[in-house]
Parts: sequence; C-alpha cells; structure tokens
Amino acid sequence: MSTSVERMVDTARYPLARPAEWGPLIDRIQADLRSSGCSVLPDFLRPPVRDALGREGAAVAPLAHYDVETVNVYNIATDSELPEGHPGRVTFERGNAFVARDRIPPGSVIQRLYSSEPFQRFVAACFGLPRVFELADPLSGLCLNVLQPGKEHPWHFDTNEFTVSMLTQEPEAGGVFEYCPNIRSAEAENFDDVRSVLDGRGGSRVRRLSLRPGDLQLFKGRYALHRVSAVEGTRARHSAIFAYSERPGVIGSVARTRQLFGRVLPAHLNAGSVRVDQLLD
Ligand SMILES: O=C(O)CCC(=O)C(=O)O
Ligand SMILES: [Fe+2]
Repeated sequence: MSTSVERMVDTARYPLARPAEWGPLIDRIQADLRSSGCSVLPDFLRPPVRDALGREGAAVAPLAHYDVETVNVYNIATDSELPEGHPGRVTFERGNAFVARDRIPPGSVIQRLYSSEPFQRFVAACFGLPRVFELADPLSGLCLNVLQPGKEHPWHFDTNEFTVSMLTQEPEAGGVFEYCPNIRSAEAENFDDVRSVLDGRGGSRVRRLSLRPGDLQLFKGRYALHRVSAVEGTRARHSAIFAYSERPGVIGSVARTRQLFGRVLPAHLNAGSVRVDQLLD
C-alpha cells in the first residue's frame, strides 16, 4: 500500500487500500454511471492536500499551450460534407489550453495520484474493468486543462470511453460542467436531440454539476454530450485530466499531439505502427 495515497485521499470515506471494503461505494458509483454516465466522489482529497492541489496547478498553468481550434461535437473535420441541419455542421471555438504531463512536477498531488496503483485499481473497479493502464504518452496521459475567463470548452463527445478528472481551481463564476446523459448510444446517434442542445433547446436534458476542488469525477463521455460553460470573473478554471486505457502502450498521434501541445517528443515519432489514437477530446 502506498502511504502516499493514505496521505492524500480521505481514506475513511474512500478506503483505496482496502478493496474488501469497496463494495457499497463501487455499487453506488456503478449505479450513477449506469444511469447518467457520471459519478462524483466529493472531498476525495484531504483538506490540506486540496490546498496543495490548487497551488501546484496554478504554478504550472502558465505553461499551457494555447491553440484556439474550430471544432464540432464529433471532432471530425469541420469541412466534412454533412446534410443541412446535421449537428456536425455547428462549430465552436475550443478555448481551453492544456499543460502537458512533462511540465507537471513528478512530486505533485496529481502526478502521484495518476501513478498510484491503489488509485488505478480503484478506478478500474469503478468502471468495471479488470485493469487500467497509464498512457505511454509522455504528454497526454495527465494534463491540466486551463480555461481562462471568457473561454469555454464547447459541447463535445469524448473519444475515450471513460475519463477521470479533478477540478483543481474553481472560477469565480461560470465554468460549469454541463452534460446530457445518454443522449446517444453505440446504436443510435440521435442527431435531432444533439442538435436541440447545441441550439440551446436542451432544456431538462442538460444537467449541471457543481464541482469543488478535490472532488473526483468519473465520467463516460462517449455517449454523454458535455461542455464546460464560459468562465466568468477573473480567475481561470483548472482541472486535471487523468487518462487511462484498457491496454498498455497507448500513445497519441503526431498530428493530434502537435495540435494539443504545440510539440511532439521522440516517443510520438518512434511509436510507428503500434500507435493507437487516444484522443483527449
Ligand atoms: O475540464 C473538464 O472538466 C472537462 C474536460 C473535458 O471534457 C475533456 O477534456 O474532454
Ligand atoms: Fe470531454
């Protein structure tokens, strides 16, 4: 058992090192994931660690790579030929910026959590998987997502089946995580419903999450359309994104890595045919 995790996580509430005690907690999380694709574990970190989390995030946030990108919810080319009224024709400016893993100090809370074996075993159990693996990607495995005042992370579906994230700095206002549970499925795109949300006619379909720094969020973003609304006030919103895969060795493509981080490393160039796309959004 890593004492590191004992020190960081509220283990009275979330007994990461004692899988025998996980039953009711995992049942609750899996019920949340089944019904809405989202489960929040409030106050996952101990209060003093929450302060370090915010400070460490704010220290690296200036290292974020900014590249305002025009996107649609499917992250397919915005000049794709699509019929009139198709939701893929609606474009947004993706205004968030990412700090790559290699810019985040190894001893920081989010690095220690990302690499922690008990944490990984717990995450796997939450998603009903035998194991999860850290990405082999030295940039995209762990990122800090930075949303400056006035910017939004627009509506999208994730490429990944599941994501784990943690708010590290709250904005003064706005910057709300909004999502539409099960708006599509592996069998049905439900373009009309997606379009209605993009047009602001989502109504009761749109749920809003109130997240606090140090809460852990487990999310299945492949079928739940989601966004972070525009940040208001003067303080940026920061969130850590912990990316795991079901197989080891996953590295992002050269093109996508360059777009997200403005650079690539030898690991990306040498990955060759074993590379599997593992996109961030
Ligand atoms: O920053 C967040 O809370 C959400 C990020 C997100 O949806 C993504 O990176 O795909
Ligand atoms: Fe997402």
